[in-house]
Amino acid sequence: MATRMRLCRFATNNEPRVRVGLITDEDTVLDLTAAGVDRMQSLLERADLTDELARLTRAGLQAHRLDEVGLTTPVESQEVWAAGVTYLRSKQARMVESEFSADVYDRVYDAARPELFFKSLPEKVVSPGDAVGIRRDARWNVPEPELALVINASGRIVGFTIGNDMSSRDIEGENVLYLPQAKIYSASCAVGPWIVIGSTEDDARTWSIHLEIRRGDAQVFTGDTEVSQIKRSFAELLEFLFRSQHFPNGVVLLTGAGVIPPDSFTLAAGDRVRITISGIGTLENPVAVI
Ligand code: DO4
Ligand code: MG
Repeated sequence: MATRMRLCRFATNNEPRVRVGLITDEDTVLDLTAAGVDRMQSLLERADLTDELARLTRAGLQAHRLDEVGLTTPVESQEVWAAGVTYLRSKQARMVESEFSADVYDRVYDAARPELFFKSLPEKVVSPGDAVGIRRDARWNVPEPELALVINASGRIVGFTIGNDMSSRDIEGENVLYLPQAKIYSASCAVGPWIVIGSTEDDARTWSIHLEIRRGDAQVFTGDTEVSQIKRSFAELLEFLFRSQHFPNGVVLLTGAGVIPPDSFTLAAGDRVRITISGIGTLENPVAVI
């Protein structure tokens, strides 16, 4: 695997303005402001991104300890989209929750065209440590732990991060036309904690995804999957995402959920959702009713 560099957005107690940071393997955050980088987007568009980041690590920039800064979501100005029913487990779970439209999920799993849906405006994305939401009119709510592809405006995957596609399973299951209400509401999408640069799809397909949900001191759910279980190639997902569609600010694509708690489980306010992807890190958020 290539050198693992991580880009983040951060603030400190002394300086609350959000800045772009480069996290080195020593868990030090280099502040890129003095190098003229005040937005991530200009970096993500560079063809020589990994070389440029390697150069910046040697540029004598101001350093902070990672555990002393506050991280903001690395989604700066990109729309967030999501792929669905990319894992067999997702297809099975949707077919159980939805007697009305079970065959819709069965058919899309095998169809040439993937399910792709708009998930969030960038300004609505929840940062690490902030609360993700469960709808007050939903009875059955779950997190969806997903590998997220960071794609630049040219349609190239430039990094990987973690996404939580919060979902209301009772609303989704009642009628497939309610999917936007089940998936798109305030605080329904968390992304972070940073973007891993320099890994390939082959690297990502060796990673595992772990979901843990805690309630007070108790662990109320834990489950795992492997990125290799995603049925479609990333190139296939991107090819459809960019058909008749452009993303001038780039786009973040969540690649679907392969860990789904049992049908008896629903989130409660105060729960903590921890999603760990082995090649990336951990995204943790408390849960609140919205
Ligand atoms: O079709 C419903 C949503 C699917 C989804 O979000 C997933 O599989 O992760
Ligand atoms: Mg999902």
